[in-house]
Amino acid sequence: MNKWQVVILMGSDSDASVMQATADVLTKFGVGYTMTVASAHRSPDRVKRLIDEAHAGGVGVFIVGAGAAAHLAGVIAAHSSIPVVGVPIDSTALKGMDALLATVQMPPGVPVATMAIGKAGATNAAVLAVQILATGDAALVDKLTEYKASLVAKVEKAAAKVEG
Ligand code: RP5
Repeated sequence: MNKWQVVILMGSDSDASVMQATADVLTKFGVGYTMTVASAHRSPDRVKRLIDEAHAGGVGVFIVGAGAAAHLAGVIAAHSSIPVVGVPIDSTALKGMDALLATVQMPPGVPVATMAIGKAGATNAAVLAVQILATGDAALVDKLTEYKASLVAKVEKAAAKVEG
């Protein structure tokens, strides 16, 4: 059994409040993760070391949040065949559009599964990671079914409230 199934990386500690949403969802699903900071531009050697450690540990998915000229997810995808899920962070005057385009516009052959900007994306990154891991884990499939049912119940409750 791997110690961590998911590695959450972010470009700066200023991204942490957004990426906490990823950690919270993984915790709900009982998926083990580690979360840390590494910058593609400011600490490239640290990024490479963390990728090597993830390979050695048999990690299943990288979830990577970064803002501005967000190259972190792409660099990890360049060094690894483990699926990379990218979360563009709204940390500049361009409100995350810079990070979205930098994360999503990968060249053919090196995909990054790019989520929405900000907390919605951080949440979905975790759900997608669980879906990827569930391809080999029937217990996670059951948890995803429960999760989807909880979304349905939430909408029913909201509809009843609005209908009065
Ligand atoms: C990116 O630059 C980080 O991911 C962060 O979103 C942004 C700003 O970083 P700080 O200057 O706050 O460390 O690399």
